[in-house]
Amino acid sequence: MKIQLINPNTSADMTDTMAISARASALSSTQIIPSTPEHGPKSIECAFDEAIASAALLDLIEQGKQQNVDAHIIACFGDPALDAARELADAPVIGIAEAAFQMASLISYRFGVVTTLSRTLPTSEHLLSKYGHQTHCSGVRATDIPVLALENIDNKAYQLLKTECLAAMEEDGAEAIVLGCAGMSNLVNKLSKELSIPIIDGVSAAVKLAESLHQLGLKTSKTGQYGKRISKPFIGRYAHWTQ
Ligand code: 5HY
Repeated sequence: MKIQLINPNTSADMTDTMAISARASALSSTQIIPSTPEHGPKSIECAFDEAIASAALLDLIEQGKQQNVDAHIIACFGDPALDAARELADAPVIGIAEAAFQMASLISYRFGVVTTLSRTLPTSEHLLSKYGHQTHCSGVRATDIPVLALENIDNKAYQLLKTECLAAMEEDGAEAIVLGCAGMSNLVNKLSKELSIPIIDGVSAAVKLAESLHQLGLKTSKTGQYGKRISKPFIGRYAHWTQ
């Protein structure tokens, strides 16, 4: 199968990192097609970044559709434009936050989330509540590591991340940890070994969910909420969306 792996920020280095993680967890028959927008913020860390990134992200979903991909992954922990992407796509569209929460809830009664900036805590909390995982989350913790600092994470930042994971376990009672950024996907193995607790990376979780849905022949329902978008004229730079 073909999985389009979309990094909605414009950091090509981050796309490369997540593509390595995705390929490591994918079946050998799965083709991972990494995709980075040409326009938009270098990292997504607030609602403004997310809103600007969303338009380019939807263009990439359309591109993936033209390439007949079997699933699209939105690899940013805020799951930006996930509902809109599902309206556009026929294949499944999986957000890495939702994928990670789903996986974590299958192997732990309470899981913690450890993310980047404190600024993004409400985003994770909102998603937990939207997806119905709030009661299974022991808490969301921030490291205050900027997303782009993860590209070449130094020891000081890594220790910060590890400290918050330990606090999630010891103070909050987390039985598993969800890493709250696509740029953390390459840290899963090291953290798992050092903390002896399940560590869930949303990129790998999304790949395995995409493969399962594909093997079961399940696609996005086109009835109701994720039905095709409403036809109308679009003007200016969005004229290509007219139908
Ligand atoms: C992400 N931002 O996964 C989110 C994480 C965050 O550019 N890729 C980004 O910190 O909110």
